[in-house]
Amino acid sequence: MLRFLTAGESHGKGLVTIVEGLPAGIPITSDQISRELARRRLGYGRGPRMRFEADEITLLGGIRHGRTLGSPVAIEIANSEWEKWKEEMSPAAGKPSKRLTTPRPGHADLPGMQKYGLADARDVLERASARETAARVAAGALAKAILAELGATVISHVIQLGSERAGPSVRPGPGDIDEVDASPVRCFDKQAQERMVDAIKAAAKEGDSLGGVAEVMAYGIPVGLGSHVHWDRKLDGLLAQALCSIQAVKAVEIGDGITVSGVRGSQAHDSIYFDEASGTLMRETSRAGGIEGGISTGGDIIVRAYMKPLATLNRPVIGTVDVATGERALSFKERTDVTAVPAMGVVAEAMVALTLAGEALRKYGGDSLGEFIANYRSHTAQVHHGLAPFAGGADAGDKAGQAGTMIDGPSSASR
Ligand code: EPS
Repeated sequence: MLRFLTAGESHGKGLVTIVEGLPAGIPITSDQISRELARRRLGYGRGPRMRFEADEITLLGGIRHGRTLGSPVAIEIANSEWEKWKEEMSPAAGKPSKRLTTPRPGHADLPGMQKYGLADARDVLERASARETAARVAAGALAKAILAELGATVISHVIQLGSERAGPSVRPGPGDIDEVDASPVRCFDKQAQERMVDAIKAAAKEGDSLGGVAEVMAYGIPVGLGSHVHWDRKLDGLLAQALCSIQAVKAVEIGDGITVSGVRGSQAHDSIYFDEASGTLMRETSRAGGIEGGISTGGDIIVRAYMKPLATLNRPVIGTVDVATGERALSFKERTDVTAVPAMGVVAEAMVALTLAGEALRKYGGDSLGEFIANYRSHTAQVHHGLAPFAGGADAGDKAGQAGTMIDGPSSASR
């Protein structure tokens, strides 16, 4: 079982993540993890902190000479502003310089204070902050490294920012990620990208914030991750939980789930056909997002995460109550981003990769990479073997199995 924990506050000394359940022998370097962390700092509309936050990492355990050891991997990410915050955030006994008592509507401030019996909103917001997602992205880099061993890639792009949308047929393929990251808003549609930047500028001018939608694709995911047999093993359910756990994400769509809810059944599903060239069963479309009955079909996994506009505004105008006096007030002002949708896409990739790698490890098992891959090949061979009558006899199925041929989904350049 793959699991990970994160700890640390936004302005504390640093963040830490422990990833447990990785087989031994997965190639990984600190550069790979740092590259993912740098991608999360991208995006027009981030606050000043993203310009100086370096996400400096220390690998504390679980990796030796560029490979996992099978032991828990621990990664520390330092916060560059710690010097400035070390009194306010000190773990030593003491008091804050001032208490934040006008909770921001839409943030975790008030329910967190009420739940934990805290009188200072900072005691809640420091952990609720999306700074924590840096630790998730570090863990996600390890998950991506496992998936890469299966020939699978997870990428994302922004398809909506505020009310500006990318064209419906513009979807990057596995080789397009650098082009997506080169966009100021991580949008693959050049025309939409300009409108998105303008929308961010307009919101920034008024001290406001914007939400949006990031789409995540996982290419090359084999048949058979997740299961139909229990509610808590369904792959779509697991992905929805993983994505909804990202700060400010309020909705998740699997494939064309929202659109198909309004059309007839005859137009809502993906026809199955036998592809002679690859010798596999494929789907003509990707409406189901590569998941049927809670099980991956071998097609492209497509999911979307919907982010609300950030609850912290540079010009607070939403009414609240000062919990120290009971008087009406405006929420406190805290340094913030105008939008974090481009970064959320990178975090969503990490959460999707962690979910898929976790399910791949559950399916194939193995304490070493070699064992994991052998089990994966064996299952792939079985799936091919079942197709042997179509592929020209049992021998053809066996050959495909021996070669460990991957079952790819329909290629995904367009929606
Ligand atoms: C955040 C507020 C801002 C963001 C932060 C999330 O932090 P600060 O108040 O220190 O400027 O920069 O995001 C990150 C630090 C990050 O690494 O993503 C918030 O309130 O959630």
